[in-house]
Amino acid sequence: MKLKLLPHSISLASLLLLSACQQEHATNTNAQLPPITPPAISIVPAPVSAEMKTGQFVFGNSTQFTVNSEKLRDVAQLWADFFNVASGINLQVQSATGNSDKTNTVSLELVPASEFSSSNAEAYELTVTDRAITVRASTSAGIFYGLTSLRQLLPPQIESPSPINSVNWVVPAVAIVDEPLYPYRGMHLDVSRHFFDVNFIKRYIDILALHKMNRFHWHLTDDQGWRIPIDAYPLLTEKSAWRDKTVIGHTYDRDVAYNTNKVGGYYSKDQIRDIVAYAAERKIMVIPEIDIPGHAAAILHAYPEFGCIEQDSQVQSNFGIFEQVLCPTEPTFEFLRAVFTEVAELFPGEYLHIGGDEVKKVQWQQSPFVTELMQREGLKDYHEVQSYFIRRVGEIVSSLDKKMLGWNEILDGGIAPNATIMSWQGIEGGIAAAELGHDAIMSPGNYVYFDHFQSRSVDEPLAIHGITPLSETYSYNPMPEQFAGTEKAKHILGAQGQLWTEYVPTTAKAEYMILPRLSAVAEITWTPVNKQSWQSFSERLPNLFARFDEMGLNAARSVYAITATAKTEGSGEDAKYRVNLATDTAHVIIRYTTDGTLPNAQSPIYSQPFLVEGDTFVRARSQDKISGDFYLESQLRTVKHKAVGAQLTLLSEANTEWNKDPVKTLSDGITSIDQIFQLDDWATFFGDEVIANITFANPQTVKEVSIGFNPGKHRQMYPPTRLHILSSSDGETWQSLGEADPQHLATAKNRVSYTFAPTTTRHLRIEAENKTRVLSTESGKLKSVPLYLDEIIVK
Ligand code: TNX
Repeated sequence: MKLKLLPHSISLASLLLLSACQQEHATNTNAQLPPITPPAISIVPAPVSAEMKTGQFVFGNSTQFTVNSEKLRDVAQLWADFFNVASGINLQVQSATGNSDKTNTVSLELVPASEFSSSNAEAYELTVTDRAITVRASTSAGIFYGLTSLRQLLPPQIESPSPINSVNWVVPAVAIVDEPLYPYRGMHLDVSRHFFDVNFIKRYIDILALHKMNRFHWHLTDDQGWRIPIDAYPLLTEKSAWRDKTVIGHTYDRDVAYNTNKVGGYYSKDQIRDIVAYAAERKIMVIPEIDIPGHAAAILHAYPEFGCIEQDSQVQSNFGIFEQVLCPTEPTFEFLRAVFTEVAELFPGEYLHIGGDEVKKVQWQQSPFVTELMQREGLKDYHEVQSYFIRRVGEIVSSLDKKMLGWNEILDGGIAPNATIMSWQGIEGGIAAAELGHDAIMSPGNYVYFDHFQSRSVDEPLAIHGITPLSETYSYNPMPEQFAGTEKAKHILGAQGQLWTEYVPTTAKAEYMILPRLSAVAEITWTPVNKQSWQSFSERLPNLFARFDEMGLNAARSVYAITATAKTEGSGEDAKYRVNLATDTAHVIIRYTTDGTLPNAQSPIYSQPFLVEGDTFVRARSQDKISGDFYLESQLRTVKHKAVGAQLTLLSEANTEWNKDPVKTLSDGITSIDQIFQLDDWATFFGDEVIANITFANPQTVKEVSIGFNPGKHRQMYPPTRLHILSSSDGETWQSLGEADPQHLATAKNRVSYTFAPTTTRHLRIEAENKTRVLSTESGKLKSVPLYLDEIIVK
């Protein structure tokens, strides 16, 4: 559905009137909503400076389009072609003559670097008056970015793929002076876990270009498929570009299921050249990644001889980290030389990305060859074997006149000379690299991994794990604090967003996951830090959404989702819950219900925290103040029970790295909803048994205990294998009240329970055993799984 920016079509007052329906807790239905004023100019990333002037430039059939240098003809033609589609206006690119009449003219002017206002090669100036538009820069890249700003000053309908007659193609008068903060403004795409065709890759590049991003990191190989033809090793694509089946849902689901569609594909060398050229026209360098020596299952399926042990390696149908690894033998390095030589021929950019991430060392440990290599080369441990491997690959890359780029693990055991680091496990790898005088690109998972959920809405589609809302991506500053203003700062080249595609099988989902988080990466890598502002960015979002809609892109509206939290007040069955509903932007109002129905235009408007009792189901949706559209839904459930806020003592160690307050999770009267966003929503135990003691302030008559364990979605959430309940009058000697039926445990979904004869007691003990063992799809061996627990309900 298209978001139409029609501020007058539905009046705000009428929306508010509709809400006059009175529910008891409907707090302030006449809420004074902060007015929203759409910003006069809405460019993302925000320019360094933009000064509004009076007047506007009107495009028409007589508009002139000139270049002062033949070097600008391509970039001008590209823009004229783009502009023509929706506007129907055919701009003719002409050479500027000294005496051209500047009336209704767009002129592109290449200026000698020495005479230009900025020494940044990507800088530009854009001046719009009612008579003329002038774009000046010292490079064609600068001109391209100036034209991209001009594109964003036009009405969003300019992005339409078909002619639009109802719009005036006007641009407000403005003077913009602009240049990027960082030279590396990147986006990554994994085409191994799921394959995306040439059309989509071009669309992806279009999205980058709209945001003035200049690096496309193309993750071409992984365990689940090899996507680039290598003439010297044809089996890489012949055998390993497809897999026979793919896991359905999450790879860590409790009952793993597969679809048996053949999934895969690869790009021909001509297609790759076409894409590289397409990107270059848009000032984007394509960086290919060939991921070695781990993530090598597809390579070893085609050429098992490059492994350390004999094995029948398949193109993986699951996701995760596998044991297949290339062996550091001379034939392997010859193979890699051949591969990287062919790759280097296709990609004119300065970098080759060699992966280097998540290398399991098991197969090296099993290899007599590696033992001998370690002795010969004096390698102390397997990190040093990895470092040796990467150094050898680094020599190959250097001999091809390229720079080696690798994930931060290539720091382990010693960094290879000249390597540039991509810091994904936090920012430490980037800091360490810069300290050593190496360049780094910041891509920390917490901020810029777009395979994470974007909100806590129940409407979010499956994601790998974790929540990275737009506001969090926007809050990221790629420059580590200690480097700001120092010599080391120049080693931080910029930042990059990643789209890993384990759970991204379609282009629509890919668009959903990157948009608009990609827009935030564009802004934090382009706009000066003191000009970055979440409020300003969020006010520019509607215009950006309108553009995405015109382009037919499926951008997520998760930024409008609600975060629902509650504070428990009091204890036991009388406990009350103060519910707080929040959004990250002022663009929406929040409507909610407490009777289980989906909030609609008649539901109360939230204005401040409100109290509910136990056994309440709160549902909330945000509503667009301008369009009236409803966005994603968030939920919160409270439970009336006797142990809310009772003293709960854990006798088994919980993982407090993921969940800081497991006791609260188990006893706050608030249950996790039927979807897992991140592991810290649960109290997590790694051991074989969990024991919890509950002490009531006064003796209670109890007859049922239940534990939440599993929302049935993903992440190997198994019920306890045994549930034993005991009582005590002194908290020291315990009497068994009995245990749950094993059949019930084996088949239970979400909760396991045990009911017993009513017993009056001050103390309860819950013993939950965790002896589940599952076959690891990664190692093929049995492994234990953590017990993830939620609320212990006592009735
Ligand atoms: C880790 S990030 C990986 C990828 C996965 C990703 C999922 C990195 C260098 N390796 O293989 O797809 O996590 O988030």
